[in-house]
Amino acid sequence: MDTFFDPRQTAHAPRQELQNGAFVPYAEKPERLDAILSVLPTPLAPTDHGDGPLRAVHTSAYLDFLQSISAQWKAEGRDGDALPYVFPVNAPMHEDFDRVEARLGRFCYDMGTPITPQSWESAYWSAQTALSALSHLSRGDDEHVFALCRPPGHHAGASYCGGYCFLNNAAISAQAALNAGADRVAILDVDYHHGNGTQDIFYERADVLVASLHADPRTDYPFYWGRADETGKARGAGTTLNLPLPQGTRIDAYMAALETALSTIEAFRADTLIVSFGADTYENDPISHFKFHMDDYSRLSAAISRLSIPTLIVMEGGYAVDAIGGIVSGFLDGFAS
Ligand code: OKP
Ligand code: ZN
Repeated sequence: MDTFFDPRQTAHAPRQELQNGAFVPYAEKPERLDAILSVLPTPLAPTDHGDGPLRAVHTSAYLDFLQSISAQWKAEGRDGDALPYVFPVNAPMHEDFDRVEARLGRFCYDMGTPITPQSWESAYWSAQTALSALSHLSRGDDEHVFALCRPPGHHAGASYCGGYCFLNNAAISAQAALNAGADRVAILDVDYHHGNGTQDIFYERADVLVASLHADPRTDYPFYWGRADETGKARGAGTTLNLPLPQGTRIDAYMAALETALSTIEAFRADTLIVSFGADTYENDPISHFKFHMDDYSRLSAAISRLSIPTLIVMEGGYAVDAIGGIVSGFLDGFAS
């Protein structure tokens, strides 16, 4: 399977993140990419699809924010990476704020996603990596392609960043596939965390099915999204499927839930499948609590591959740097079998 990747994706490297009132080292570090690249054949370079596909998903005020906030932070004399501290909970929802604090609180939903001078460039090329992999898929040579995205995307909404995510690579690709002529796209999210941004972007849409297996938000980040009773709204009623699972979940219970997601995707008759793949279901992931073993990942992908839908695999999370290479290559190998 071909992999797409651009070295500019490594430039974004926040020093630390705020968690439970203390700064800790940033888990979503560039070394994740080095570890994955070291086990894969040389990747293909993305081509620049421009900002049109980004604008089809994200608001212009938010894209302007991502491109300018780090310089504004510096211009106002702040040190280190840009981080919000006040949030507009239950406040009127405007996008036209000028103050650096107001912009950060409006467009970030957590304090765990610092913005550096390089964040925009890395997020931009992460999205271009996904778009280029999608173009490769639509040329029809292969039924599967891997976009080695970083930063990840599934927590980013139309106008917010959070959970290490800035641009929603899976959502941008899904919208691009529709714009290129697909009638229906399914997104299957198998990261440990619920992909709240992806769900939010397509919540009222009938042409995109979002199916997600994740740790129960009653115990895990992102806490406010991902319960089973969130099933979509308006024309999108019934096109969101959440399968929350308890901490400690192992592959057998996971595969049972996966069958539910796969039959829902099959019934939806998607033209294209986008898999948001997180390696953070692994037993030794430093921030997660499922119990997957290294050789479980090819089982997972073999089951997904039985759908026989052209599939774009988009990298999301996974923080056990010493294991992530084996996890990703195991997952990709299962598609071939
Ligand atoms: C992103 B993805 C860890 C605190 C948790 C948020 C987790 C975001 C996960 N220091 N911070 O879905 O893997
Ligand atoms: Zn995750």
